[in-house]
Amino acid sequence: MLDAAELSWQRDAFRDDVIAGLSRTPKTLPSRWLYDDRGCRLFEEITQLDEYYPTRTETAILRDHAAAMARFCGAAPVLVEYGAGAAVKTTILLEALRPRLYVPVDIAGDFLAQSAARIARRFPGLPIRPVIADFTADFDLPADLPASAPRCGFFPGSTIGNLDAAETSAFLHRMRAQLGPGGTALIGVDLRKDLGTLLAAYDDCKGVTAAFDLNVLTRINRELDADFPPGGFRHEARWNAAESAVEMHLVSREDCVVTLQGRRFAFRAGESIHTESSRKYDLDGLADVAGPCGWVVEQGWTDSNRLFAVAGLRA
Ligand code: AVI
Repeated sequence: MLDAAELSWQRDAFRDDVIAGLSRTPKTLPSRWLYDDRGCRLFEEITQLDEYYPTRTETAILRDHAAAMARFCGAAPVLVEYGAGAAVKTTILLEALRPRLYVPVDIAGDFLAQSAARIARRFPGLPIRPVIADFTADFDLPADLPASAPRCGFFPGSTIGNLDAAETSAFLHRMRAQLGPGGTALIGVDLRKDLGTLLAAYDDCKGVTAAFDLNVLTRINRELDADFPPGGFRHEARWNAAESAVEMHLVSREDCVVTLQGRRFAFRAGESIHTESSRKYDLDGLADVAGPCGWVVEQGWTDSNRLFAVAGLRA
């Protein structure tokens, strides 16, 4: 459970982000606000959808190549996971890597404690040092990590695709500083592919992704006392070629005015709020971004259809 101070800080940050985003042209909202309790449940549902290939494909890549990844990372490393994962992917890697220490990092303290406890049950004897932190901002790893062990960063799920260019560069720089010379990183990236496959993954026929996207308006109404009209917006997935990203948008069905804490926001019919970008990479593109941050992309493990890749980076 969040304590009162954390709750009030989150509420203020949410309000400030929503007001700033809706005041901009074009209108936008940071994607992190998609993940309230219902949003997290809907995202879990998305990962099981036929159209949403990334989760199952990355899991299969990890299963198929875990031994090679372990050789890449070196013997008994310290494994730092950025965004503590659901048990399955982490478990596959921990089984192969047999790390000396596991450091899961996540902003959600409750979730982190639960997943650390699950991993501790599954791997008795593995030292675990959870760090509650937002991995998109500056934070420190524990100061007393074993100095002699190689360090490996794990950033699965193609979460890197949800970061903008500045956030990606800041994240890669920070990870390079934290893992040090000789450090390695395993990063899950969703690969560029035909638009039909890409857009279907973000606009499934059951409407789960639409519900996930639209849920942010329900959240704004509930938590910020706003009056987005129920049914007044629809979900749309768009390809932005210049950014190499699938974007999620909430499109106003007609002209309307939304009030939120005494402010009025006008929408024209067809005007959208951009709620998420999910950047798609190829390994050369990743190398171009990672190089100036001190990383060399040495490996790319993919599935036979080349839908997804786990890239192996070395400092
Ligand atoms: C969390 N992230 C990697 C997902 C993605 O594919 O960009 C979020 C998501 N949004 C809609 N579907 C999935």
